[in-house]
Amino acid sequence: MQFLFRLIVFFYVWGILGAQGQKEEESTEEVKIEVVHRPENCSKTSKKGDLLNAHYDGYLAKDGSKFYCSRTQNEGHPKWFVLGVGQVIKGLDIAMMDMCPGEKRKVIIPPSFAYGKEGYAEGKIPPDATLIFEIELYAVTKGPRSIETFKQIDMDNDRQLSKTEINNYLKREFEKDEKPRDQSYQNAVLEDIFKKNDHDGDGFISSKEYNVYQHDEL
Ligand SMILES: [Ca+2]
Ligand SMILES: [Ca+2]
Repeated sequence: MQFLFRLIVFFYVWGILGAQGQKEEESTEEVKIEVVHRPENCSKTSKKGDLLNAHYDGYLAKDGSKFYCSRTQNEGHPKWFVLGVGQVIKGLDIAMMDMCPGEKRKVIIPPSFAYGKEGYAEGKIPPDATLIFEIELYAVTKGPRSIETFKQIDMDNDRQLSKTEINNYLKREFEKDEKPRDQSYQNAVLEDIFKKNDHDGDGFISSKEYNVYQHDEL
């Protein structure tokens, strides 16, 4: 089951590149982090580009009301996301760095690192709201765009990914999954990957085009 999640996240991440580049807001405010529980054995900690699995509850600081609970969503499964790339609000990207599996944190996030002046009506977050999150981290794994994955795909080792290489990689990944996919589905995924990632249109995904997290040297 974990593999399926990773595959979903992998494609999701291939797809979101266009959505990146959030505006940086000037601010003197800070994200406050309180470590509630740190496991004794903490050899591996989270860093930008890692794939995290966590539960978190969100509260409004002004009255303590709960506006979000990951336990009541997605049939109670912990949430998977890539750290440090804007898949969650900026404050959480900051607050979840250097965390180890099993660690619990309580963090206070000022509005400039959350939903700002606009708020977020759908989640019942008013303008200029300071948020409190209680986070429990379950797993830290290598992100879908790790250097290891790049090397795995780049069969001829020329530091760029051709359509054939990615096609072969997709084929191998799909074979690991239980559900068979037909060739037209795979072709559509391949086309989509190139459309969104081959920025200079030369028919290859270079290490630079691939390594959007810049957390590893390729
Ligand atoms: Ca290659
Ligand atoms: Ca290219």
